[in-house]
Amino acid sequence: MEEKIIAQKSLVVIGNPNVGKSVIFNQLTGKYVTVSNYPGTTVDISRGIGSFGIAKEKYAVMDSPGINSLTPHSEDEQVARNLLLEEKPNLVVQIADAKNLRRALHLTFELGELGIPLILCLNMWDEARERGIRIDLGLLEKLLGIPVVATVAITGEGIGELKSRIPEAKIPLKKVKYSPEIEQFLKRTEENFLSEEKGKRGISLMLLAGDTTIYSFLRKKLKEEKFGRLVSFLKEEKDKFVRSPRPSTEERGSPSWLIFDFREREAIETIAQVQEVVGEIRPSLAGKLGTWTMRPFPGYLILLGVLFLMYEFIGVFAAGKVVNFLEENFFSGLINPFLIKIVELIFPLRFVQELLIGQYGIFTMALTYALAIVLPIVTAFFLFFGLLEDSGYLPRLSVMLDKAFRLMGLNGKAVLPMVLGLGCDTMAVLSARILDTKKERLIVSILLALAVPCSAQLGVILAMLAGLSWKATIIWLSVIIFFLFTVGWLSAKILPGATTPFLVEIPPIRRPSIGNILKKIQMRLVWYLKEAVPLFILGTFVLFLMDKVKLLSLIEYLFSPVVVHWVGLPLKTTQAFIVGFLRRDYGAAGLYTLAREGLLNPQQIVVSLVVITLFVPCLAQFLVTIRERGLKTAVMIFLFCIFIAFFAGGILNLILSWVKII
Ligand SMILES: Nc1nc2c(ncn2[C@@H]2O[C@H](COP(=O)(O)OP(=O)(O)OP(=O)(O)O)[C@@H](O)[C@H]2O)c(=O)[nH]1
Ligand SMILES: [Mg+2]
Repeated sequence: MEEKIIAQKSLVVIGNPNVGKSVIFNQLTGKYVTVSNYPGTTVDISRGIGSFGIAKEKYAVMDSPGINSLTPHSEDEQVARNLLLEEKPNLVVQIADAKNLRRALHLTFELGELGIPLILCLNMWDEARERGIRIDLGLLEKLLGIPVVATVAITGEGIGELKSRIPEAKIPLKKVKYSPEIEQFLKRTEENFLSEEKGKRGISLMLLAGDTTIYSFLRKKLKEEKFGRLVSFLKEEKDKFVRSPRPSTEERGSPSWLIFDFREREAIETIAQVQEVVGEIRPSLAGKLGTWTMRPFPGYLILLGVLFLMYEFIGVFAAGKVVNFLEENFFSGLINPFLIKIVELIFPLRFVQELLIGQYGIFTMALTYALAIVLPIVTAFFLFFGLLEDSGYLPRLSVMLDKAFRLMGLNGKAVLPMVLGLGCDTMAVLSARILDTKKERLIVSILLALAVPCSAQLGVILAMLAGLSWKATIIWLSVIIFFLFTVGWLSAKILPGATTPFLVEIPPIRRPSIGNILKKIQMRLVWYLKEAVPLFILGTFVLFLMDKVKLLSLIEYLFSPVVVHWVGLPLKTTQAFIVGFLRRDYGAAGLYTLAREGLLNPQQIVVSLVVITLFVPCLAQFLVTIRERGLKTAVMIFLFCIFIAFFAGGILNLILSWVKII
């Protein structure tokens, strides 16, 4: 909002998924928003400010999630479309992948139909050049009637020209001509219902395509009576178009298919005039590697290799060696004794001393956990994850795991939010927006809360498992995967709603940019410190108070039938579960210290790790789940996780006590 007051004008960066919108947003505003090599990185609006043109006029600039059409199929697409309708920007900068002009032109036509001034930016010009794609920019500019510039966002090539030409944005001259039947419908809708609306042709087309997500916008715009008439008019008109006995929007001959077909023809005709492909294209090494990662052989081997590297780098190196070094030499050996001395000197009051340096002390517990144990682990994870994100491996993983995900009523597209959950479950709940149906989004939200440990928690868990045997790791992993699939499979059976076919854009394998990865690590670490440290302090403080008023031992006593008798863990682990409500990693770090103090035997370690993994989502994830899925669903998920966690822990405890394999 603040930007709006400063800047008179506004522009939105719009385009297909993964074409470089966020890199360009960063270039236009000097801000940093996340850039990764997979479609669906951006799922919300980001705002910044930039000055463009000779006059250096100030604009509020908005980055948006990728869209394939203004008739949205998923929630993130809806976010972008609604931004156009509701914020009415002065102009749009459409970012296109120069390698796929056809797909971009569909969107250009749609934006034109909404009557929005436009400038078209053909990005990834370097990759188009390499593939021998030549586009006559001048001619395209003339045919469309809007400025067209070519850019390579990652090197900055062409960005200067884009900035200087932004004020020249125009409503495209090129209009798609539809069949007389459709044109007739448009005319009647525009004249009877939308005469005062901006972009009425575009809105009418959305209505004809059967887009009901636009109703809430129209309801606000039209009087109730008029809106009611519009809905019944649409019903009558659509019956005229759909002649099939089983009407479906995707069917041939349906209005949305017809509209698509007319745009497609126009796009192909335009491309035939402006584009040629020269020379023969030899498959590059990156191209071959990209294909290998998607074939069962050697795809699964590559996947195993990636997992092994992750285990070695995060579990053994970061969580084992680095944490040990920091904990023993730095915190226990140097910083904590120093702090203890200082506190004892400055604060003679025993209460304050205990609060800061006692068993549940802010320095000795909260900060040691957050900085000595979790921080090195998440840093390593963010580095590893950044490399995966930017190489383009993640969408390929979606292809590999598509079949397995189908068992859970999901498709390969859901691999992305689930894998992102290994980074941060809270962010991953947001990225469930890229999924097409409510049912899929709900299943993913349940599974993220239940069975996907976040980077911080995973790191601590890996560290503890690495200290045991490989058998322990396999048992833990098998139990988690078993529950992931069983719960997923049951949810798919029980929950109502539809699932969708798998369509995902596979970007080329790209060499990760170190600069981008460092920026992402920095941004994520700042975010971690801002979010985690206060919660670690809060959690410690709660434990401290509960201990003081003897509530802690009461709770431990009350839960002992479950924790001690059923799951077979020492009483003290209850504390780890209590702080686990605030943050997943805090809970795990609690177990980590108990294990290091020798209070847990190997069987108890494995059982407690299963429980803490399946245990509740952290506070932040819970809050985001409320926002995205509603309070009732979030609470149900929460209770469900507690139940499953202790259920699984108890059963595993019984089995392990019986077979005694660890
Ligand atoms: N070779 C090349 N790569 C680019 C160019 N522009 C962006 N990229 C890469 O393309 C990938 C996607 O960039 P983003 O800016 O995240 O794309 P986006 O359009 O915001 O993607 P979503 O938010 O997922 O829709 C990243 O790996 C970028 O480094 C370019 O001009 N040339
Ligand atoms: Mg983006």
